[in-house]
Amino acid sequence: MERDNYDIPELIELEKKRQQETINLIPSENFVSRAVLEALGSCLVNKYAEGYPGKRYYQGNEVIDEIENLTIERAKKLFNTPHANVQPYSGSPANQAVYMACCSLGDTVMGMDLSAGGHLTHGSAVSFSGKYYASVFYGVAEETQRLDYEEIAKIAEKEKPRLIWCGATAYPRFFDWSEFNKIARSVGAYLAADISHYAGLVAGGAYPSPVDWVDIVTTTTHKTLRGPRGAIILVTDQGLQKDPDLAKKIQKSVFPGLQGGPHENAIAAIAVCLAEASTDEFKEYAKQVVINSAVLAEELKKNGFNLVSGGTDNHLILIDLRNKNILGKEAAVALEKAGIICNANSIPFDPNPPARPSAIRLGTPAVTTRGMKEAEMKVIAGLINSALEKEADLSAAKNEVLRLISRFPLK
Ligand code: DSN
Repeated sequence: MERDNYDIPELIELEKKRQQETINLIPSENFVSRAVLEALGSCLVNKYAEGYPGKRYYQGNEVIDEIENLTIERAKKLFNTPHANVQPYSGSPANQAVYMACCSLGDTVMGMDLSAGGHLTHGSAVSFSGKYYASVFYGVAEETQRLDYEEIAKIAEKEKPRLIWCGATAYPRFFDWSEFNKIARSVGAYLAADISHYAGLVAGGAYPSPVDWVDIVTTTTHKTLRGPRGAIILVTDQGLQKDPDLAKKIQKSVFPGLQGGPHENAIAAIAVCLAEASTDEFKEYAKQVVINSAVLAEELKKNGFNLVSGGTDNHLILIDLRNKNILGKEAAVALEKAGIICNANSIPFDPNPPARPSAIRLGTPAVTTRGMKEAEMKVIAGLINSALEKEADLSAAKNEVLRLISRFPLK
């Protein structure tokens, strides 16, 4: 059959095969359970439920209200916060709602620079966050490639932001939430932690929780949390002390401020993933993600790779490829040919432009879900090394990848 004639079911099968037969090292991706998939593909997709439980703009929402209330309760319990909104369609809309709740257009906001590992929605000039707000940035120290809290405090003191973001998409170290708390309190700013990358690790006790230190927590639900595409906004006790109306403002910003009908099939799937993330088995998973990342990092170093900040505290590793004379994109393409999937990424103070960055970003959440442990991380480091050698035999590497991955089938 010509590929052009394939319809969606065949294409889904092809994508399933691709996922089955590759080693996925993209740190923001994962594999969900069958139960999550079933909730996502359920009849809940048929229902409109604009509004919130108990106050909908459509009839027929008795069951939907129970589903959304259950999801809210599970989110509050898992992360230990007094308030949760589970309606944001994904991470960017969730963060947008935080701006809408805390700021007026044009206010000064502060976040981690994209080039240092921050997210587009933390103030980048190309996103709404940099277009509608006056964004200022902190980065990492050039020498250590780690956050320099004294420097961040100085920037905050000078710029007096209304809102400070902590959290990142490409920072391999811990965030010291308590340091951010001191900085935000000293300038009277709202403090929001975007834990999209760490939520599963936080839930599983493998990464410190920001809940006691920040006013708002946002997270996507599809990364380490291993749920469907979606997001949650949590308001903490501290947030309610700072601003007793904060939860109400978040509610109004999500609906009717930014969104219409919530995706209740995704919300139900979030409820399923939150229940899964409350188990002892998930705690083991979260711990193993971090162990695997540490082992992969050490093995890569043994193979002569330079890692940003010298290693990792979490699920994510950035390889600075400059000593290997290969650009990030070239490396990611070569690895894909060998069956290893990752993405090109900038490094802090990257001498190359964002379109031709110097690094690749790797992570262990997805391979850990497949059941891989320390021994496999050592093999993967070796495979990465051989695939990035000059004139590497990428089809031989792909056979090795297939041999390894076939021992860890997707359920
Ligand atoms: N696209 C996500 C990531 O890969 O980190 C962030 O939104």
